[in-house]
Amino acid sequence: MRSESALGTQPVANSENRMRIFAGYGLIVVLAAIIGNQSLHASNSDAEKDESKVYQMGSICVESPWSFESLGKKVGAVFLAISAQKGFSDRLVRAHSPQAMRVEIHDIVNKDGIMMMEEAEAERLMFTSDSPLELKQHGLHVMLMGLQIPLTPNSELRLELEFEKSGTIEMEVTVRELSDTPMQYRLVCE
Ligand SMILES: [Cu+2]
Repeated sequence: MRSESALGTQPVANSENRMRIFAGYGLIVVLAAIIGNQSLHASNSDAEKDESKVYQMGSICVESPWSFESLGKKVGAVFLAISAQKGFSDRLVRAHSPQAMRVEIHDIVNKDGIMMMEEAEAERLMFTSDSPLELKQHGLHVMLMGLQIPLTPNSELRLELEFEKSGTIEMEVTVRELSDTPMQYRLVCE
């Protein structure tokens, strides 16, 4: 399959719904370079940036979608937060980008002590006003595979999120430097 070969990793297909698990060396590379970034610290200029933005449609809000620069790789991960107005609930169904061949919503699971990525189960993607949905490092994320061009700081990445009730929201993902700190979210939708 194209996405695995692009990653240079081996799929571990021990169940049907776990089509895209990246194991071994490839997994470590992916997690270190894209999903998690703990060994790197904030740059001095980081505090001065205000990249927060909110995409609101009807009763839901998507807050500050962002990604790390992809350093020439064809894969990337997008993080963001989704909240709902009081009394409203919805579910993230799927994601799409015109700039990536394949986009999936992934979860990170612990399989026998090894952290792996797999497609997130539907109930993990539900949210309410009391229980917002946060896609963040070491957890749920939007996985971009087969990127047409590498993500570089200040480049533009178009992303669409499709929700069960609310329909599709288009947004622009902010690409951050590897040395930047994760975005902070308010997690409220007014
Ligand atoms: Cu992933």
